[in-house]
Amino acid sequence: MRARSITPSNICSARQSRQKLEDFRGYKGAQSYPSRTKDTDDVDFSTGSVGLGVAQTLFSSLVQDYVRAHGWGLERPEGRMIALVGDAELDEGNIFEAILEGWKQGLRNCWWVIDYNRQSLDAVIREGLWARYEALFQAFGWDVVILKYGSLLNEAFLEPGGEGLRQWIDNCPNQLYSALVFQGGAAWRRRLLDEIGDQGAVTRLIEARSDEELARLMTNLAGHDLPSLIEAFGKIDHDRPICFICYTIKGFGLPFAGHKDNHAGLMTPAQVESLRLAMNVRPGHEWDKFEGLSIAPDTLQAFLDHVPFAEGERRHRAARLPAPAQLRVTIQPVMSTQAGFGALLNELGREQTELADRIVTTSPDVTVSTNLGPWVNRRGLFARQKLADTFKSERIPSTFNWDFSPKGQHIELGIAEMNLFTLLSALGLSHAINGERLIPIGTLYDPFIQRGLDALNYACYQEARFILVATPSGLSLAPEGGAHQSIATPLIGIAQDGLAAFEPAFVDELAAILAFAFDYVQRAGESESSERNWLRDETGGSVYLRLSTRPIEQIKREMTPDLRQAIVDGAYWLRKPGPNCQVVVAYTGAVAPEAIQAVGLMAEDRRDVGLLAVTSADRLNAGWTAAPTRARARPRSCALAYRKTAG
Ligand SMILES: Cc1ncc(C[n+]2csc(CCOP(=O)(O)OP(=O)(O)O)c2C)c(N)n1
Ligand SMILES: [Mg+2]
Repeated sequence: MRARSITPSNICSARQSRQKLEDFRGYKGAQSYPSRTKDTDDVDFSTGSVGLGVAQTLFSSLVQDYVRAHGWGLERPEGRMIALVGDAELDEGNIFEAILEGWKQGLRNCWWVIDYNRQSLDAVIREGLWARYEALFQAFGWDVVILKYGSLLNEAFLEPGGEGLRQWIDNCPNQLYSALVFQGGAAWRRRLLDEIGDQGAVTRLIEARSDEELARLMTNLAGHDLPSLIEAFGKIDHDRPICFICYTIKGFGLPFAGHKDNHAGLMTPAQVESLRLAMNVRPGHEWDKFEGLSIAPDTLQAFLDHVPFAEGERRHRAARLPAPAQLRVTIQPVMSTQAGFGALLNELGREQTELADRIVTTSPDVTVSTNLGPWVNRRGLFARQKLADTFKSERIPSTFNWDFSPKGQHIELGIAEMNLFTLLSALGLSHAINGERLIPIGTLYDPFIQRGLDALNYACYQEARFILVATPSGLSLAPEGGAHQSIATPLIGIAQDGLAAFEPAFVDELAAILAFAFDYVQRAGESESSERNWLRDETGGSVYLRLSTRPIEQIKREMTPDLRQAIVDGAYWLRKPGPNCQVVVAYTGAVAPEAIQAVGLMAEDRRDVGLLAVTSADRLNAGWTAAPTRARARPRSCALAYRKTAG
């Protein structure tokens, strides 16, 4: 759903306070872009970075289909995901990636209502853009409905001379139309009389109106005309995706309407004063709920109390699924974390548990190469319609069973990583949107996180919960060449809020982290606040695992509760330093053998060398940085003790 217009329309919602509106765009005030985490009035999806909220509605429709196809949430009516989209917003590439994916997945129950004001931030858009959109959306199976004229204009077209006026509007360039909107009634009159005045019917049609009436007529586009919109929306009797192209005017009703520089336009005090007068708002009553309206407040309130938005809690809840303390996996003597991930999911796929049934995996065309194959073989691919694997029916040997069905638990995506993250965002909000919890696991090659970074940030910003398995990463990708090197991603893991990043070296560490992740992604701040917990441990979040294809010798050891805790906290001593320690080697991930070897070499001539295994630089850093804050808030000894253990 789109940006700024939603906030004002929520003014009447009981969940929006006057204080927040007065603090609009300020600290703790209503957000300039609606936010499902920061605003109280409740939007389903945040917006902000343009293009993302739009695509989110598409993927959310797919998630609704997934949930219902699995037999969940059928007691609720099927919903429709609707986005209000800016016409310039459609320039964002992620939207086109989403449309293509939507077509592949049989998208339905999704409406995009385009605010076709023909203006972006800087300029007036290209002529005839609507025709490109129409062709584009139709090509991907969408219906397109064009809403151009409001009821006043439609009536005027029926008058003698009306057809001439319609043709003039249809041929009028966007820039000129915008300029005339800005200039107002007298300018419309001059221009129209100059260009189509005929001393006959057309002239009479124009002259029969005052300047003000003429301006109202010429700006009566369908997007501003409620009866036209209601009629168009009411006519839809199917679930095909629809793109409504609604003609509008940017800044409608304001003194800078139509002006190409109006994006961040602010009115002068004199202009605000005339707007106040025009809207019948009494001085000092600017914030009154129904100020200036002619309908009785009781009638309006009674209406508002019964709009769906006001009826009760809109945000659904879903119970937490029991997450096992320990996961089963057979660890080979030499193994990579990626192979370990495949083995762990294979075991989960074998189990008949609620958790396993709620896991949904997805991957942008790297399912097999990220070791999801065995899981998919067990749980199948998702599609609303069954589709058999022809290779299997033709008895051609293949390691992978590629059968699609409504019960499948893997959603196979095309390569676009933006789509992966937007889908994870939609899957990871299913508990709130559909009231049905899913545990999404997305896999991709680690360097390509950067390709979808804005969508990943967006997903975290709106508190979607998912597990991201990025593999291969780092050194083990070197044979693929420079473009595949994932150099900056550890910093992304540390920097991204709402995402706990891990880089285990050994498969037993990975098993402990994954078990923790199944619980962590379901937390919502209800656990006891304790000195051991960093803030994020109480609220939970998403999880990012940076894995590797490098097989390394595994350590045979017992997974004690302390070790498990230290792994999850971010680090543990593989070799504890003594009191005279001169050197500590700290490593993370698949370079463990080199670190172990280096410590062995150093130990030949130094007695006291420590080896710190860092399983999560992100959480280690978070704990370390949180320590001073906690020290201020809580008894001094605890925080200091923590600092010492952390490293
Ligand atoms: C990814 C991204 N790039 C740029 C911006 C800055 N920006 C905000 S609104 C906007 C123009 C939007 O035009 P349109 O979608 O037509 O909406 P309108 O202002 O016409 O209502 C731009 C470039 C942004 N928010 N996100
Ligand atoms: Mg626009």
